[in-house]
Amino acid sequence: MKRAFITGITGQDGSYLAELLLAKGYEVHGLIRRASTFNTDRIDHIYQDPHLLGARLYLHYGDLSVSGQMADLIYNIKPDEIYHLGAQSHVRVSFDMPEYTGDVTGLGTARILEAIRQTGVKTRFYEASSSEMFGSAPAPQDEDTPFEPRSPYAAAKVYAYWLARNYRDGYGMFVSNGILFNHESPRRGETFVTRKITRAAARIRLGLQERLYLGNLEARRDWGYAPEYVEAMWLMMQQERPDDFVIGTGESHTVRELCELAFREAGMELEWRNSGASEVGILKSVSPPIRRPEERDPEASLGGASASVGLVAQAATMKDGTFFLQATGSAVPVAGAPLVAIDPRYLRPTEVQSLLADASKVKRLLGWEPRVTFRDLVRIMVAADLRALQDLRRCQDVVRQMLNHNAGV
Ligand code: NDP
Ligand code: GDR
Repeated sequence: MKRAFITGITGQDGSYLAELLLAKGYEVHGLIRRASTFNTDRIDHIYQDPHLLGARLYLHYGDLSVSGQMADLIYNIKPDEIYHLGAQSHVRVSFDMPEYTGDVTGLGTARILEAIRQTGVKTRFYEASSSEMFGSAPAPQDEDTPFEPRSPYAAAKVYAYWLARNYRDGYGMFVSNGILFNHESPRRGETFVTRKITRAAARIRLGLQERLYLGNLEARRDWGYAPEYVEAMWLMMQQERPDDFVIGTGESHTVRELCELAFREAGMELEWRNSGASEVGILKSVSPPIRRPEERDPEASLGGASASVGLVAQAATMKDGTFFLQATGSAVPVAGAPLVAIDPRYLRPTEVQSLLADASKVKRLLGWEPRVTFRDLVRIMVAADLRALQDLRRCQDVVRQMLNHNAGV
C-alpha cells in the first residue's frame, strides 16, 4: 500500500487530494494545525478513527514554521509521496503579513526539503507552485515564462519553486513543481473572490445580505475546478522522472464576468453604473424561480426561517413546484437595489492583471485536460452555496420548533 503525506490537508486542495488518494488505496497522513475551534470541516466526511481496523487516514499536529518537527514526521511516516500544499495562501493578506508569509509559504518548503535530505527517506515531493509567480508577465503563461512576482505571496512561492528545483538538481531528489492557475470549488475559502461572490449571490438572493463589496473588477483569471487539479498533482507524481507542469484551462475571465454570471445563476441580472471607486452593480431584474425540488413545504421552513433571522420575506410556491422569495420588505433584493459596490480595501498595492494558462505540456505528456467549464464551475458553486444556506435554514427551523415545543408555545 502506498503512503502519502499531505501538508495543508485541511485546505481546499488537501481535502480533495486526500479523498482521491484514499480512493486509490493509499494510506494518507495529513499535517493539521492546532486551533481553538475545529478546522477539519473539509475532511470530517473522510475522517476515520485511527483505532479502527483498516483505518487509512492519520492526522498529525504540526506547523510549517517549526523545523525539527518535519524531520520527525517524515522519518516516522516514511511516505512514498509528499504533497506539500500547506501555505499562507491569500495574496491580499500577504501584503499585511509579508514576514509570516515568507516564513510559512517560502521557508516551509525549505524545512520539508531539508527534512527529506537529512532523514534520507526515499520519497517523491510535490511543490504547490502558483501562477501568481508569473505576476506581470504577459499572458498566456507556460513553463518557460519568466517569473515577475507582484506580491509577498508570489515572491515566497518563487523562492520555494527554485529551492525545489535546486534540490532536484543538486541531490537527485524526485521533486516536481505543479504551477497551478486558480482553481475553485464549493470548498474554496470564503475570502477568495470566486467563493466570496458565489456565497454573496446566494445570501443576497435569500435576503441574508444586502450588498457585496469587491476590489478590482477588471482582473482576469484562468479559473478551473479544484477536484480536477488534484488529479493532475497525482499524475505528476506517477511519472518516471520529476518535471514541472503548468495546469490551467486556457480560458480567462474578468472578476466582473464572474460576478455577472454568479448573480444570474442565483436568479438576478446585474447592470453596472458609474465607474472607478463609485461603480455599482444594480439589480436589473430578479428572475424567479430558483429550483429547489427537494423542498416539500417551502412555506413552513423558509417563511419561518426568514423571520428567525429578522428579515421580512415570505416564500411563494410556483405552479411547477419551484419557489421564490417574495419581497415584503427591503431585506430581499428588489430591482434598482445596488447589490455590488467597490471597497478600496480589497485593492492590492500591486495587482496581477491577467493570468491565462498555456497548459499544452501537461496535455501532451500526461494526457491531463480540464472537463468542467467556467460556466459549470460557477453553476456548481452557486448551487452549493444556495443549498448550504437552505439546509441551514431548515436546521434553524427544527431547532426553533423544538424550543417552542419545550417552552410549551
Ligand atoms: P488553502 O488556503 O485552502 O489551504 C491552505 C492549507 O495550509 C490549510 O490546510 C492550512 O491550514 C494550511 N496551513 C497554513 N498555514 C500553515 C502552517 N503555518 N502550518 C501548517 N499548515 C498551514 O489553500 P488551497 O488548498 O487553495 O491551496 C493549496 C496550495 O496550493 C497552497 O500552497 C496554495 O498557495 C497553492 N495554490 C493554490 C491555488 C488555488 O487556486 N487554490 C493555485 C496555485 C497554488 P488551516 O486549515 O489550519 O488554515
Ligand atoms: P488570487 O485569488 O489572488 O488570484 O490567488 P483571489 O480570488 O484572492 O483574487 C483573484 C482576483 O480577484 C480580484 N478581486 C478580489 N479578490 C478578493 N480576494 N476579494 C475581493 O473582494 C476582490 N475583488 C477583486 C483580486 O484583486 C485578484 O486579481 C489565488 C490563491 O489561491 C493563491 O494561493 C493562488 O496561488 C492563486 O490563486 C493562483
